[in-house]
Amino acid sequence: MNHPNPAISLIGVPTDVGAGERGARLGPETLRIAGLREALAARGLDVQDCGNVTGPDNPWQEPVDGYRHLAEVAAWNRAAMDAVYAELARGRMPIMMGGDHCLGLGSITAVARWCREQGKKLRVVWMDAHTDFNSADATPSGNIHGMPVACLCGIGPEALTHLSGESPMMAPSQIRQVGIRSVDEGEKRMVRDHDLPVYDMRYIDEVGMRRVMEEVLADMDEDTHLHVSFDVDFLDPSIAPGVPTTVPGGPTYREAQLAMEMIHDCGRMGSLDIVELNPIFDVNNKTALVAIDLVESLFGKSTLLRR
Ligand code: 6HN
Ligand code: MN
Ligand code: MN
Ligand code: MN
Repeated sequence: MNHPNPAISLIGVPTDVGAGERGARLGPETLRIAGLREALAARGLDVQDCGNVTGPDNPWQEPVDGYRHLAEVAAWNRAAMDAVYAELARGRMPIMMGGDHCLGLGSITAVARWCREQGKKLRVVWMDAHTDFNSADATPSGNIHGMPVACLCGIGPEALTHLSGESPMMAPSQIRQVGIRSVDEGEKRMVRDHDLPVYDMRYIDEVGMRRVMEEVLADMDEDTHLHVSFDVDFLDPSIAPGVPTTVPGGPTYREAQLAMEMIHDCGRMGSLDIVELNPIFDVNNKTALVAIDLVESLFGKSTLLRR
């Protein structure tokens, strides 16, 4: 979908079963109150709020065999997958409002299936402080929001790797991770062994966000569908405290804006996740407001009129 004015569907997925703290279940309502729909509509876009999908309560239990809440995570991801797929099939661009980042699995499973059916190439830009590439052996927490990228690549429990029946949904070479600054010890080995393309904060410091995004967005043609998975903890905690897993040393406001503006300018974005927003950790909703500000840039808001 490379439409300059896509019709957008907002999909709320109010759960925190994949996280180590509760509160991301309030993310969709927080984004609504902060005005996400209105901000996009003000850009002249057709925006429909599909409401929330439903799923099981957070049982708030300890991990079992390396996974916390596996059955509940699978149920929420099936619901997210079905809702995202339905909006793609209607010819609309889904924006999934999480929820914790375990939901990237359901969202991207739907997008990958859609791409296969349409003969499109999938590219994923994963904006995050974390690689989310853990396995049951590598995870220090059992929290499945630290595992969705591995599951998409076919590494993980069958209940998650085979959400749509097929697996793997993508290869590591189809993803580009930006903003990374926290990778667990066992996870580092996984990232290296699978050659996961990671643009970490050290590389951003060394070459600058402009060159990083040029590399991240290279080699896409008109048959490429770009999915952006925006974990709000990508941002430096000084501008985005409203997440449970803040990591110091993230992109500044301007670095994040430039990344979003360059994604818009590439013209390939066909789907988006906004995840990990947790208003319990926020200050006066400022994280929701900065997230919306950045999403507006993803949809073409810029300081000046550009040709
Ligand atoms: N997220 N690597 C840590 C873990 O518990 O696996 C943190 C994961 C955070 C996940 O923010 O989406
Ligand atoms: Mn994440
Ligand atoms: Mn993260
Ligand atoms: Mn987080």
